[in-house]
Amino acid sequence: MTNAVRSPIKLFQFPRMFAIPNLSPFCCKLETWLRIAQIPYEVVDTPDPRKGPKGKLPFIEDGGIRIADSSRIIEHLAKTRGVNLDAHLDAGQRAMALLVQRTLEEHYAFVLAYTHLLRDEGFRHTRTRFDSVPAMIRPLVSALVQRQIRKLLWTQGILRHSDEEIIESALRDWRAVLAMMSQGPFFFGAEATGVDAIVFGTLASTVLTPIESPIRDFLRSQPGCLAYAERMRAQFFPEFAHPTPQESAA
Ligand SMILES: N[C@@H](CCC(=O)N[C@@H](CS)C(=O)NCC(=O)O)C(=O)O
Repeated sequence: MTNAVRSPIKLFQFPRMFAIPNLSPFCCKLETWLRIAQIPYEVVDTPDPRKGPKGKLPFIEDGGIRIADSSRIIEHLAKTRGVNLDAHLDAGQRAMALLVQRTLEEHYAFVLAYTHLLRDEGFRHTRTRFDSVPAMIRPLVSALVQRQIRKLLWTQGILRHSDEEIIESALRDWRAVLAMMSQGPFFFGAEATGVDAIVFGTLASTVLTPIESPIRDFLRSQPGCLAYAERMRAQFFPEFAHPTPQESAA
């Protein structure tokens, strides 16, 4: 079947915040991959991750079947739609892409949860995601969610470090990732590949939102880094490229 006769994929993800595709690095990654691959989809705003087959977002519904996990979804779509964004990469570049993915998704994503959902500078902005919860129980729900995140990050390990140590570990992640990045326009040069979706997935919520942190300051000071994020947004999400002051802060 071609894309023309398939019904569009349903993409279940957190409601958007700020002038980026999604604050969640995994939701942002998947939607970016879909845009690079030019696969049509419909967004279904889903504030509650427990609705998904694995209790996390994003997930998709494709031909009545629900699939969870951004990487598994990408594998499924690559196979069923015959798309391979990484076809021209050599073995070394594919290995590099996997190491970047592991650095950003298995370490930096936890730091993002810390800076955006626990740290005051982040929570001040992200608490608005509870605005749809009835006012009576809003403080309770928001405290409960924060407690769950604290528990997750304690078990994972990063919360056993000081703020300074957590930030330093994230700067190390980014120094390594930026050292591998080409001069552009994309991670491996002329064409956008799967790793661009992953890098933009985490970079967008770090540098294109008003959430302040030393990581944001560091990345915005690195030559080409902010320009890369803005270029990815302008090319694949032109609807967010010129945010109004309200959208930038929302
Ligand atoms: N490996 C998964 C990770 C997805 C994930 O961790 N999603 C987070 C949001 S960034 C989530 O749904 N968290 C809710 C929870 O764990 O309750 C993927 O690639 O999709």
